[in-house]
Amino acid sequence: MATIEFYKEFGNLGYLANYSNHGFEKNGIYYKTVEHYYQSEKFSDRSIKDKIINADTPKEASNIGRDRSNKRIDNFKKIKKQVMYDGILEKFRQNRDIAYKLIETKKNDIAEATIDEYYWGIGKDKSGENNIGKILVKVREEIKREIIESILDKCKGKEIYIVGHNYSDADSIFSSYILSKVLQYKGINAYFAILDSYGDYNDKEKAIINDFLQEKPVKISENNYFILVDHNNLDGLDKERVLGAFDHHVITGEVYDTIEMEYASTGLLLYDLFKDDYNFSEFERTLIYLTVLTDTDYLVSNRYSSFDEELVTELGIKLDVSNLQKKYFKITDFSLKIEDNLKKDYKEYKNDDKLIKRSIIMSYEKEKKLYYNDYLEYINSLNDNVLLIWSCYDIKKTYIYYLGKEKVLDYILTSTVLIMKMLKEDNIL
Ligand SMILES: [Mn+2]
Repeated sequence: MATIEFYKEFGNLGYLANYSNHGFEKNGIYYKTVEHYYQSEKFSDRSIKDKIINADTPKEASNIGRDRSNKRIDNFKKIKKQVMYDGILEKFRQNRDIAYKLIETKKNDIAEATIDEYYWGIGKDKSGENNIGKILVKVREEIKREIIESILDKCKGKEIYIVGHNYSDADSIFSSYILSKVLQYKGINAYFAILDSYGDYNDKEKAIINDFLQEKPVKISENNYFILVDHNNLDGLDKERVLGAFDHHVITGEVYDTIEMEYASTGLLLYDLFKDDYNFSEFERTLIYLTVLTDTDYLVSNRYSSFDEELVTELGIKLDVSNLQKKYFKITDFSLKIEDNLKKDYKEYKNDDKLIKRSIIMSYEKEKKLYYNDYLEYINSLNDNVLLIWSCYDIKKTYIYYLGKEKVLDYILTSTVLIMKMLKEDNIL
């Protein structure tokens, strides 16, 4: 894993800094920043403490705290790391929005890249002790543990139904199964479930779900308690009844106790979260492997990172990926007329006030270029905003076409949301 280096309280990573504007309460006192807390803990003299706590800015708090004419408590040197940890932990405990962000750093190391700080930071030559970075990693693990514990606590004495997203795919269904087993092991009355209002399984992945799972999810309705997997939006469910979520998509914040990290699949995320306290059976590891396969278009999409690959290796499951892909992965039916394929697979997306019809061609062979070219001709003859995506698996390329402009990627990307974001950045959309 890489190291995330942050510098000062500005920008994307600014939330990691002690000067960041995230206050918290501790022992009945409100501290505007970690810096206010840390500096004030150096003293026992009430008036100096108050001066620091009331300082307008963290810089001001720091100036008072560093003033050597103020007498520090005797053992501060010995306890300063603990003081720092306590402050940073409270900051993230009491500001869930940045706790989510911290969790999203997965297992990366964190370092404060200040050039003149060798104790808390890494210093100019990066040889510093980096104690702040180490504390942030420790806090991240603690916060993660506390969120999971909070979910488990709320589950006690209730029947808990684990549900994936609407039109559940293999990741949703298998992750629901996996998590129900882990929770049962932890003494919770958990069920592998699907909401009856959620529609049927995803067509594309129905076969793999039916072939690999003997047990089917129980169908339930809204008046139960839930844990969400593979999504973290309430979708009309009562907030009070959704006790937690585990997901690998973007965080919505709709479910307070959510663990969200970018893994190849939710199944793989669950494996990594619980592998130290739950012994996954070979069957369960096989299901987890299958969630990775289906969510990464059989390991070719850019969603599959080297980080995921390491975990997948750890699963120790040997399956013939290309045969599974041939069997379960539905490519475009090229015997159909173009207009029928367009009708069949297009989905509507909103871009500002424009409606975009997205259509996807998926093929193994690059010879389908002819079909793609005909497709382009056809959509150009329409009076619609059609976004065409062709994912060509044998050469691992994605062709994207929108209103006369084409973009080619050297990898497979089928997420329309990500593609639209990309086109916006390129001013194509
Ligand atoms: Mn998924």
